[in-house]
Amino acid sequence: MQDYPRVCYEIFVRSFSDSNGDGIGDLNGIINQMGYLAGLGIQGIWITPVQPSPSYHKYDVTDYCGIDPEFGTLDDFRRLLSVAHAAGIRVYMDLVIHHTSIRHPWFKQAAGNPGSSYRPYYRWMSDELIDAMGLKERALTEDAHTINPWHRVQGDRERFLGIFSREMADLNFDEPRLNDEIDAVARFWLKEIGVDGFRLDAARHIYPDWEKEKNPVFWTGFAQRVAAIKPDAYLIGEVWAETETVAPFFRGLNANFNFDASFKIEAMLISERQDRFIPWLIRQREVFAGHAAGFVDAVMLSNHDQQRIGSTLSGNTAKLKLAAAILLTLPGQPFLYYGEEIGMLGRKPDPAIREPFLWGEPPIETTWRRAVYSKKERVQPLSDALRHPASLFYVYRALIRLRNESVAIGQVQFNEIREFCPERPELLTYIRGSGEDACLVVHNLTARYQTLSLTHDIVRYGIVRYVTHTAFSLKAGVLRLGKYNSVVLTQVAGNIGQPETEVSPALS
Ligand SMILES: [Ca+2]
Repeated sequence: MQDYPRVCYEIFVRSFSDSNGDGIGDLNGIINQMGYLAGLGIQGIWITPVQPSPSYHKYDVTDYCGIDPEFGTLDDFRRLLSVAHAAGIRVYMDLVIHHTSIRHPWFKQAAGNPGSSYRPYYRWMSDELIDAMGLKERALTEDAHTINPWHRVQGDRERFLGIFSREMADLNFDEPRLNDEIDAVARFWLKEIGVDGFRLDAARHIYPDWEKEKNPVFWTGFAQRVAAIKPDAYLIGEVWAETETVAPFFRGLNANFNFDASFKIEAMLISERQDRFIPWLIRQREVFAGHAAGFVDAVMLSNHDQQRIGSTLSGNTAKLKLAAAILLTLPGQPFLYYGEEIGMLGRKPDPAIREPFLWGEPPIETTWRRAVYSKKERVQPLSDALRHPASLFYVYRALIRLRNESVAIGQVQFNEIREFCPERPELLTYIRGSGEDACLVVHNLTARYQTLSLTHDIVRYGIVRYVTHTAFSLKAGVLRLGKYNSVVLTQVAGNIGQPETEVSPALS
């Protein structure tokens, strides 16, 4: 079994940490916070694109083998890798190969020039053919909102495809030379520079909607070529789609983000009912396992394309602690979105879900954008959170520590989960792992006290491994759990009667 990071963290580079006082987050800023991340227990980071790009988010690359000067240099990036590795943190970089910026040299040479050798790198079509194939409009997907994806270049008889925007031209992977170029890019970052893997942007869209069955096949081939370059390279797909569409991507990719689960978790937190979430999760995992036994389920509460969980839960800290406890005790590999650990807020449009991390220390805080949601009047900055033992930050830290230490909770692959007491919609209850290591996890999804009798199969679970807050007791086999509280119990060894446990918040 591979030794994968147990908890990962997504860094939106521009907003994370500034090192040189220009107000823009940068690579040296990330290096400066490596101690913070290691202290939080993070073992892997996904950094959003750092290659040269005209946009603030840099998801439209103009040079695949460079670093945008706003963020630093290749030497800074090399240093970031060595500092991260010394801290036990693996680095996954965003690889955006579905499209380039229209300012990429390839596109500049291809546009308006049907004879260019770069013409086949992109998808061009005449109006007549677009009409004949019925491709003028596309069905919207969760991640791409352009109805008319065919864009005109002045002086060109054909239009180019760009499903995300006119600024982003979709690449054509039917062109063998483009595949060679991208393989060289992967080799450069993995072999020459030394990144540990890639987060693959828009992985479901490499081939267009009318050839979508080619996408998982493409990634299987890509993964084989990457394995030849670096056998332990890690590949995580962004396949923003329903379970059945995601599953075949596991044939090539180590991991895929679980969008469906994130929506289910949100719905459960809002409705305060579990709605048979665990059986649904188990069925979903069976679908994944049908394609790759060793799949890694990358679970999250939100990411840089989604409303922040803080805003979804109206900034309710007690509920945000519950969200953290659910995420970090489920199977798979949790990804935190930067700032979730301090309860940052944010609703669309996109820049407002990517606001400056609130360090509470002006020199390192980014200022490229004035916060609308995550202001210090509404969100406790990290510097304050560190002084308050009951803060959301310490709940995250305790849960990540639990995940890093517990065999049952922390398994990234092949992990077990069993539902318990399905008849109680207000409690989310499950057993993780098996044998002596097994843990019983109970979440109170409601604002009212809930009790649960630990009888029969769960009578032995008498040792508190984690509890979010002190509104909790376990006496004479009866568990009482206060508002939005979560508890993780392990088993008492030997022949026991009814276990008794004193109240003890595990927030060290
Ligand atoms: Ca900077």
